[in-house]
Amino acid sequence: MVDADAEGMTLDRRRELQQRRLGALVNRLLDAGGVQAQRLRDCGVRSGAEVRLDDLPRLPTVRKRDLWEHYPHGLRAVEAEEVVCVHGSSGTGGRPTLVPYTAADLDIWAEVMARALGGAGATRRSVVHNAYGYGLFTGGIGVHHGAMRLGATVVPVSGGMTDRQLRLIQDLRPDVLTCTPSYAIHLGEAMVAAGVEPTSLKVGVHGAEPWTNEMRVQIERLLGIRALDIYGLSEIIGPGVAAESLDSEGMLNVAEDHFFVECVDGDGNPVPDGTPGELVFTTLTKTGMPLLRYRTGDVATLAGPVKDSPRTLRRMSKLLGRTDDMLIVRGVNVFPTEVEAVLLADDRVSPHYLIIEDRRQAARPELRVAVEPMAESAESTLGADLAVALRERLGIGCDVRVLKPGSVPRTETGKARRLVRWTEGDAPLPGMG
Ligand code: DLL
Repeated sequence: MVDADAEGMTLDRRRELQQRRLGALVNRLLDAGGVQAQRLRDCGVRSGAEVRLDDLPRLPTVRKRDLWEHYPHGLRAVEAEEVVCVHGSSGTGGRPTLVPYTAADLDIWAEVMARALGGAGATRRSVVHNAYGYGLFTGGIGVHHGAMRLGATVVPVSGGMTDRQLRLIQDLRPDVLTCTPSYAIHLGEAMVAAGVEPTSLKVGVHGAEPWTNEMRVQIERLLGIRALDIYGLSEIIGPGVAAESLDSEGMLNVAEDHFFVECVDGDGNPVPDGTPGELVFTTLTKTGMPLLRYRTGDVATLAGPVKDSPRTLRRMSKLLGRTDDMLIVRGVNVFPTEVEAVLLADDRVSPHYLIIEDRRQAARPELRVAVEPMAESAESTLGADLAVALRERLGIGCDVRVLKPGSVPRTETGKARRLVRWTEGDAPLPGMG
């Protein structure tokens, strides 16, 4: 553990710390004015001292819509001169989400990211090959802050230019790879194609886009590493809100001394541990854009710490999906991650696939799936076998097309796009009409 006190404190002490920080946060929000203060006042809250952690479920929430409506600076809670940088996500439909950070926020970010890397086995002797994109996106710079805080050597290679990445991996002998899971696959395939021998890499820290345990198996096999998950979102801080560690048994330790987590159902009511629900985060310590009860739209389950582990943080599962990417096909709810799990459980299937939600006929939506076979010689039964497996798992029929290797577009920078909606016009991918 990088910070044994923060990551390993007793549950009582942490609760007390969270309580104290929540009170200070509510005071900061009330002082800053604006939409969050107004909502708190509407709920009858006059001071942080009145608010207990147990009261959170009855307090107001904020959503992405609030950030858009108050774009660009509306939820900033400090004077402009306190802000030292801005990050965010480019968003869709020309509506980016921007997040102002104070110097204190960067300090928190570096700390939680250092813990995440430390949990993956990185030390100050590590070399971190950081292939997350640098820029407005929080992936590159977030990992960078954490690696520097840890005292490791960070190679800020960013995304793309895969040949150069392969050269740097051979020359600088990194032990830690940080990039999206889809880019890890791409790098691994490029290594195989270039005949590069197994490398110095030991562990990968992958996130920013959905991926399943089946994808994890593929990454581990291709790169000969242990592949761990890392979660975060710009609204809360960026990567490092939660991260899997070597000993967290497949779940992600939530940095809950800084980011208090709740899990709620569609009506906003708390769900018990182990039940899927939407994650709601409260930034207990942030100052630039503190958020009380931010509804992430991300669906996961929560759990307590691993029994008898020195780490006492609550854990979240890998993301199961998003409330807004749940496909409802003929009345059946399907998360794209379930489709991925079925596809990649078949070792004839390559990790490049595309799910197409065909809504050209609104009354009769279809799920179409484009896959590529691992080997050049496509087996004739593959498509039919996958259709059977998908029907068994999802309960609906899907149109599976096995395309030639290389047909599904690869993502060298940014997040992979694995789900498209088809409402009119040409097929989103040739061969899918
Ligand atoms: O993606 C922060 C990040 C960077 C996380 C690098 C991990 C590694 P945004 O661009 O604001 O921030 O996108 C946040 O991405 O709400 C999730 O829906 C999704 N996401 C992030 N991490 C994961 C993950 C960064 N490990 C949105 N698994 C979040 C699945 C993830 N989805």
